[in-house]
Amino acid sequence: MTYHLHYWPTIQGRGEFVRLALEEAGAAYVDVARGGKDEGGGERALMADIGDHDHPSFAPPYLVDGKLVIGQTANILLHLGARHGLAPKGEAGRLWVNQLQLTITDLVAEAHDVHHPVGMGLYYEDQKAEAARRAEEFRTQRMKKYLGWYETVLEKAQKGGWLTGADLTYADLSLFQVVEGLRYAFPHAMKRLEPKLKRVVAVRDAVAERPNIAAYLSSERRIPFSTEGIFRAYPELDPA
Ligand SMILES: N[C@@H](CCC(=O)N[C@@H](CS)C(=O)NCC(=O)O)C(=O)O
Repeated sequence: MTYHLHYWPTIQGRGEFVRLALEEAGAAYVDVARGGKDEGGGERALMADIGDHDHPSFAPPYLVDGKLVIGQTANILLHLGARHGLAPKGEAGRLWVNQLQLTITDLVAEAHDVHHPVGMGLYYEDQKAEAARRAEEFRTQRMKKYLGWYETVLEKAQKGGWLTGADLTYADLSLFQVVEGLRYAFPHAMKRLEPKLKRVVAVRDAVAERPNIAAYLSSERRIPFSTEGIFRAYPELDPA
């Protein structure tokens, strides 16, 4: 069965958390909006098609798996985790990994709101003063609180080095993406924080070394970070 991932074609964004899980699993998938227009590709088709389902998604990403149409990044990962051994089988473990992922959802929303603190529909240039205030709090308090929490989770998990201990889950892949995104957007803040995040950085490094992920990262399928995505590098928001 080939999955169909529907997401914006030119950014990593939230779709990247799904792409990483699909790539790690070696799953067959089509990144639909990145295909040609004759195959339903392009941004226009993405938004035109999103409501064409009994369970329409509010916003991309969404994943089509046969008759299933699944929206919300964490929900898609819940599905893929169970299908591809990227989550524990038992209920307590599945809920825990979902919790780890939902906390990444919160972090991602806050990272986005740094450059759009007033409104999604406004340009960054129209909310720069508010963004500077928001960025200061995000850099000095929120990044530390979120990443410090994952560090504590890793410390408690002990053996194995992954968030749940011995086995890699989709939440580890997502933590990799968060570290990469924050390094891109807030390199100075991350340099200050990383000495206290040894376990988080070790997860980032271990994910990057996984054969399927390493192949993906060096392929053209991996879209570069940019100031169009969720993690944006605006030097004025990350002073040295
Ligand atoms: N909570 C959702 C958020 C989805 C979301 O905000 N998608 C963005 C792109 S990353 C979007 O296209 N939003 C359009 C909108 O909210 O109108 C998730 O985690 O998947």
